[in-house]
Amino acid sequence: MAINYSEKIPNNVDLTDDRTLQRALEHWQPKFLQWWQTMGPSDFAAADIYLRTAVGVDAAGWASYGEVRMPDYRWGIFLADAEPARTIGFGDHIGEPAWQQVPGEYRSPLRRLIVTQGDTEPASVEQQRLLGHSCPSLYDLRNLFQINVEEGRHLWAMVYLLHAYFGRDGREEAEELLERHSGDADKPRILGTFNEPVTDWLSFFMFTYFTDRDGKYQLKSLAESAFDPLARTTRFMLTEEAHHMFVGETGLSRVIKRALEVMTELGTDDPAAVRNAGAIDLPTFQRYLNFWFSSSLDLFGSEVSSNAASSFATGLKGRPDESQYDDHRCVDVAFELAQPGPARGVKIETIPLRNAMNEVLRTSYVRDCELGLKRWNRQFERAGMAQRLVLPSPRFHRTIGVWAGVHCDPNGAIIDQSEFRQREGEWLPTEADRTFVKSLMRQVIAPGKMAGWIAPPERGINSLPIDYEYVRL
Ligand code: BYC
Repeated sequence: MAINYSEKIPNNVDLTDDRTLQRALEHWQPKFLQWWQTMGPSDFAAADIYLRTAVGVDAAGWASYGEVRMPDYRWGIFLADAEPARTIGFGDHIGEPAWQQVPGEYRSPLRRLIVTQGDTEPASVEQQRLLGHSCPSLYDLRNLFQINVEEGRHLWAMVYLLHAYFGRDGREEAEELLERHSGDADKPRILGTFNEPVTDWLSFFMFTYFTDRDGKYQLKSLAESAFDPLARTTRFMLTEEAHHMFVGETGLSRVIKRALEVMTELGTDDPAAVRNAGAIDLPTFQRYLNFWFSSSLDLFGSEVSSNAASSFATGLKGRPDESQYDDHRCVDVAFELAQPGPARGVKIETIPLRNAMNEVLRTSYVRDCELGLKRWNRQFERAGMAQRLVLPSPRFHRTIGVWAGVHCDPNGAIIDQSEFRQREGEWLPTEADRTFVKSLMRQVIAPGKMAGWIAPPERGINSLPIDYEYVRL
């Protein structure tokens, strides 16, 4: 179904046919706009931004670009087309028709999943709200705002489900999504990473590479859900998510490119010399990478999880691309899990596969993260440099799961707390790193110009030149 933009809330779910739901959402809408004004991008409400807006939910639906002011962006409710006669693809209800309504017995865990997903969307907008003031170019500023408005729409996607399928509880949860705030001491966001500050663009690119990629894996597993409206809305969200990860991957690649140019010009890889020349040295880059990767690993939850087991068994949440597996029930299947053992060793424990679903997702995620590192390391190879970036061990710097609180080095070896404290500054961003990175963050807004710490992108947006005025201030 085409998206109807003539309505107050653009949608492809026939909102006009359900007056009660329409009224409830129209009641939430001003609260969302109020939140956007106070917690969304600071100070750019009057700028015309070259944004992409979905006009349909198929691939061609993304062809619409135009200048929009962010407060006028048409946030709406878009579900991917229904798959006729869709059946449940995994768990105990495999083969039964997918649910169009929420089964009473699964109401509470399903609501919890939708709320947790929904909470991350406004959280990320809050985390990024000040970045516009230090953008490295108009091209980057536009990408930031494109991501922000889409995260706003992802919030709408979850709020629609809460309003349409969870009655009064759902409406209350939708209000609370606007009341918790990233980093708020009293009412923080639900998941750890979404309370971490993202106040510089190196963190922003790491976040969009590593944390948005958790989004990809979580959305893919919700796209398999037996609850069809959730599956359909997350399928459409995934098309938006791809651009966010593109921004992260290319942003980081441009930071590396610039560092390599500086190293070649100076004929040295001395971090102090690279910093003096105004680029980001590779050890600092690696420390930021270690931080955001390890924090994003926590987003998959505990290695051993009864929540994950029951989400799979009941059909609420599958594995990404469930069709790639042969066994969709996973009953009486064992999973070997490495855990901290005695005398700084590792012990292997056998647990039911259903309880290890978070770890299954995390493992696929790590493999996906590695692809970016391979591409970035090719940049070093081509430049004739010996340095390489590495992903730290998934045991490193964890705060959730079996490795939480266990001190490990980036290779995954268990070490003393005192050794960890002593060497932490080699592995994770230090105050001095953050101060240095912040010192580079000066706003560049002349069309086509780039800050000195980042190379230009390879191409502009939608075949426009790089020096196009993507944001008219
Ligand atoms: N921080 O059995 P456990 C995205 C909690 S990103 C704090 O270990 P479970 C995006 C957990 O909530 C994708 N708390 O884990 C990216 C539970 O608390 P309750 C977001 C944590 O339940 C960029 C307790 O620990 N989507 O879209 O199997 C920009 C025990 O839970 C953390 C989703 O996450 C943590 N890191 O799995 C914008 C999908 N980890 O309930 C957007 C929906 C766990 O006992 N959520 N806990 O109070 C889920 O599928 C699951 O809730 C989780 C956790 C995978 C997050």
